[in-house]
Amino acid sequence: MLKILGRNNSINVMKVLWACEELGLPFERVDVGGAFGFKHEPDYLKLNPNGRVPTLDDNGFILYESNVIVRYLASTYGNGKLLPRGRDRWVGEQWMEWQQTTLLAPMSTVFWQLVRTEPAKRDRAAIQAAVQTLAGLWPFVDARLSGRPYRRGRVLHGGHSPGVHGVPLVRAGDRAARAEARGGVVEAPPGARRVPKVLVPSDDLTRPRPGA
Ligand SMILES: N[C@@H](CCC(=O)N[C@@H](CS)C(=O)NCC(=O)O)C(=O)O
Repeated sequence: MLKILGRNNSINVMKVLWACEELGLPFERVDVGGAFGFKHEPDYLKLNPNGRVPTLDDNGFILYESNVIVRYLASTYGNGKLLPRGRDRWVGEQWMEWQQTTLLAPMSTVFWQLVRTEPAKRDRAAIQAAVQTLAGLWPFVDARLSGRPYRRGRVLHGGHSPGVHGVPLVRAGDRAARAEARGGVVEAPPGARRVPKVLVPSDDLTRPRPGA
């Protein structure tokens, strides 16, 4: 069985869990990273020397980098699901890369500041700068999704990472986060809603929760 190593309140882990759900793949998951640390999985750093999550163990085949894991799962087990043919595929790849290389940094700032940092310790200037950057970026996603049936699932290949990235904020229950990251919240398509157990409950993202 597939084994996914990584705490379930990491967006990069969620992305992989979500892909498994979409593909109907059974998996087991082990809490590693974040507040769980790596000590209780002493071999983890041998598998992934970056000390980052997630890592996939597919019967001894070890892979890290969440986007690559998603691609691997889709291309190995998807029978065409999540991996469109021809140019559509490359447009999907483009959005995945864009999320990692362009969107991730300002989104992480907003997420960490508004969701994981208590109000008194927040860096308002950093939040403002990130929100300003994001205000210029999220309209690209809006334009791409506008008029497309992404709620029926197509967003997962056409730009699933922005969708996943929106999930922690949508579910954060933090009005400020939602308001300030407005435009950063892409409504989660049905695939994400089907995995409530692997996503962190909306009321508290500050503490890791053991078990999936
Ligand atoms: N490019 C990597 C980034 C992985 C990453 O930075 N993961 C974060 C969680 S989202 C992490 O491992 N943080 C340290 C920790 O959880 O201990 C990927 O996409 O898998």
